[in-house]
Amino acid sequence: MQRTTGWWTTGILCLAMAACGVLTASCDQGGTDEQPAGGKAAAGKKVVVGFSQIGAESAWRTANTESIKTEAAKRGIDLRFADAQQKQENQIKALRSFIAQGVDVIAFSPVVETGWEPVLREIKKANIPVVLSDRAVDVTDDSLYVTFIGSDFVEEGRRAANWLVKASGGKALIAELQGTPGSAPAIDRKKGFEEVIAAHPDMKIIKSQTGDFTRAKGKEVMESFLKSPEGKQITALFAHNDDMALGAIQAMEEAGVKPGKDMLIVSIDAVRGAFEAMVAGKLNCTVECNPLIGPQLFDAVEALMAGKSVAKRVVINESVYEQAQAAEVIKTRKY
Ligand code: GYE
Repeated sequence: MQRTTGWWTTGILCLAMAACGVLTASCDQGGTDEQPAGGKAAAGKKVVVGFSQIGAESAWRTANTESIKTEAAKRGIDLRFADAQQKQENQIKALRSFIAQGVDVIAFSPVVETGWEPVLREIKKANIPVVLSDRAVDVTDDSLYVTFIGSDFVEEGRRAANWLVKASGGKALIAELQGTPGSAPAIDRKKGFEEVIAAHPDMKIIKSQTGDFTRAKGKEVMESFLKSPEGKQITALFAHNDDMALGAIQAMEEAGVKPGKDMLIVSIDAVRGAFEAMVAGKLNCTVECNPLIGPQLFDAVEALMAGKSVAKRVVINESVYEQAQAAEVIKTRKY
């Protein structure tokens, strides 16, 4: 899908043309308050990008941050990076500070889906294009951002469930460790997973709680699941990310439950730690979610600065990995 047209497109075009020193009369004609100031990234000057990252809650996030910083450095982009420590209010503050700094492009990975409209409108008023990285926002007006680059989280949830259907023969009492409440990956992965198991009457989620995408919380919540009256009935674990699964594995071992044997475990991300756990026979499957999106992010930024249109949605291609492949794949794993 292509971006919608209108002042926003014109604004970006003008911005880019100004950057090349070719701001034309036609661009100037609409020169009301709604038009970009132009000249922000004048020829020879570095492109300035403000990036608000969620935090450092998981191995996925660390790899994502690394990818963004490395790619910016490689392309000579002036990256203003802010870590929000998993708080939306910190992200909103960072976005406002990017407006004040007059950056050329704002990119961010929204911790939750809702509550962004006011700040996005402020950014639009300042004529700064917005690139959503990794997670989506829930807004009624989709002209508030230019493009969303990230995975199909619903499909990841479906893939995890499809694997479990196959591995369990369609019979499982499942514990679920959810990601951050209100975040796109937690909402969508749950949705995709439930959609698939709904067709299997002998598959049921009997425990479900958030572990906030962290290893420590995953461990803590799994401990409470195991101690609960239903604890002994659980036959499978679906964790919305690998870090929580790795924490849960520790909790199982401490409780005398054999992870990957007494309980089937499927999680999402496919980070190195998940491959190590698969090699050790403790995790059964991981669904890939690729964090190395720096190159695609800055491709979009550079296209915008050159006045080119960018796709409204860029989906990342991903795979599913089982125990049998782990020893081979781990050799080439980059994160
Ligand atoms: O799966 C999880 C991280 O938004 C896709 O966030 C990302 C998720 C990822 O904390 O590990």
